[in-house]
Amino acid sequence: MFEKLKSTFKGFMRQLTQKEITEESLSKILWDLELNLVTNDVASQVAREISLILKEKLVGKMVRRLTDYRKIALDTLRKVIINILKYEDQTSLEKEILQRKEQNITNIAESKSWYPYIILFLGPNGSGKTTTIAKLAWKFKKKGISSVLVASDTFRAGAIEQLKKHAERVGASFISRPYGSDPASVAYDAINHAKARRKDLVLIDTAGRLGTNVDLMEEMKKINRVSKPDKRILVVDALSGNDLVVQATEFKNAVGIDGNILTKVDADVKGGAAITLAYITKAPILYVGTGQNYDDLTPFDPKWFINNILP
Ligand SMILES: Nc1nc2c(ncn2[C@@H]2O[C@H](COP(=O)(O)OP(=O)(O)OP(=O)(O)O)[C@@H](O)[C@H]2O)c(=O)[nH]1
Ligand SMILES: [Mg+2]
Repeated sequence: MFEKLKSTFKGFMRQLTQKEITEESLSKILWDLELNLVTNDVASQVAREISLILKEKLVGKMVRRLTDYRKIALDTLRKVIINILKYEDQTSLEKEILQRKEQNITNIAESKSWYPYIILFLGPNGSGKTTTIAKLAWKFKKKGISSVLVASDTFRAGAIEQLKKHAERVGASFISRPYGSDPASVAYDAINHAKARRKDLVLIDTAGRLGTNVDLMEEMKKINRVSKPDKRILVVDALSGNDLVVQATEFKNAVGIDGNILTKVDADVKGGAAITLAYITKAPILYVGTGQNYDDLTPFDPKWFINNILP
């Protein structure tokens, strides 16, 4: 995982410590760093920002010893990357869901309504939305939280059966309508079902789409309006390379994003996708997908990530 980003930073630190640094040689070193970051999926605007901040910190400082350079560079990198990755407490989703359940139990005791926690999943084709929903239902089931899996992908052949199978395997409820049904009304029905049956969590699966498909983006806005989710989670594939910036921007602008899940990091040797995703969406990465099994979903810890990529 992330080997290339790791070796990029390692190489950068080596260059810094082996040379007599002048302003000119520093520019060259930072330019190399910027290029290597971009090659490893860090969006160009982020790579630029990192390089500019490093330059500002290193130039003009009367740094006499190379070890000071090294320390300043590492501290700066750590700070810049943490700032990009950390928007809020990364464990807030789980807390909110557990708190909602507590609140609902109180509500019922006081003859008030039950309000399930609703999550809408969005993302491009094949990014891992459906699998991630099953993983989350499984994770929360183990914590005593019941889920309803909602087949609001009424578009792709096989999508409904795929989600149904997952629901059976992870022991979750399942709501669907025939193919071609309005995805927003499937979501609406599922939420009513969850209210009536006192289910804790409603996980709405949607068809993969791209921003260029105006009709499908309008449909997504409608699902969002009708379901009024507590969280809109963008699911993207760590291997999507340059497409990531465009995809994340389009979903953010059209619907809004409250959190991200980055999948397939088990197969990601580059590592820059997490930085790019958080930078573009300005929303936290909540989990990363680390494989195809139900247990392969790990809470994302910015400190763990940084310790993994910095020397
Ligand atoms: N290695 C690996 N594979 C994953 C991960 N998450 C999902 N996959 C695989 O990616 C493929 C696509 O996953 P789906 O969950 O069907 O993706 P989707 O976003 O629902 O796809 P559409 O509904 O067609 O848009 C499947 O083969 C999954 O097993 C992950 O974290 N790691
Ligand atoms: Mg799917």
